[in-house]
Amino acid sequence: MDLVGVVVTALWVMGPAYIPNNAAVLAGGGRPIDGGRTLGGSRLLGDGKTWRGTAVGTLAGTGLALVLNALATTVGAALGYSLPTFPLVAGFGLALGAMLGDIGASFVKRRSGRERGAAFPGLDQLDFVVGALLVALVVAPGWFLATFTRPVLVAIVVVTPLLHVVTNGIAYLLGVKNEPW
Ligand code: CTP
Ligand code: K
Ligand code: MG
Repeated sequence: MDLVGVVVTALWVMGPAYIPNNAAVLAGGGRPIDGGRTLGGSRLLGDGKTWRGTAVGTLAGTGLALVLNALATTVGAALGYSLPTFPLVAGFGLALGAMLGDIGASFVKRRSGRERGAAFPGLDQLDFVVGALLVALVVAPGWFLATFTRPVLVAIVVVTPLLHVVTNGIAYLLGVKNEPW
């Protein structure tokens, strides 16, 4: 596959992991997952990780996987690439894993004294990628190994931070996100 094909495949296969965090921003609010609990004087996770945001984000990512499944043949033919489809458990795993990676990052941020909303360059851009890939590997190992070839993984690690910076910057300018990261 050529470079464009690798990048298109990377974006396609990570779609169900890209959408959850953005959906959570729009759906956020309500009860925080940590219920206000603290650890060592800082919140366990903070008010930015809510049950509603996590549930809506996971559903949105899983839903996108189903939409991509319906479009794979048509879009693939139009672009001239064979685009992967998502077993339900794989789409769900990518979406839930993205949310869990983001939650894990908040746990780390609170432990290092960063308040809700503080930036943690590097972690902010890749936490959900690591979470999504790990959970997908666990719940759908055969699919994962067939789909995430080494070039696709490299493209994901290079392209995701760029995409993250751009989409969060746009969300900030639109006023739906409090910080541009
Ligand atoms: N959000 C949510 N539940 C999640 C993730 C995000 O409700 N599991 C919502 C919250 O309203 C959150 C917003 O999306 O404030 C932005 O997400 P994010 O930038 O990840 O959270 P922060 O508020 O910056 O908190 P943190 O410092 O813990 O990342
Ligand atoms: K985050
Ligand atoms: Mg934030």
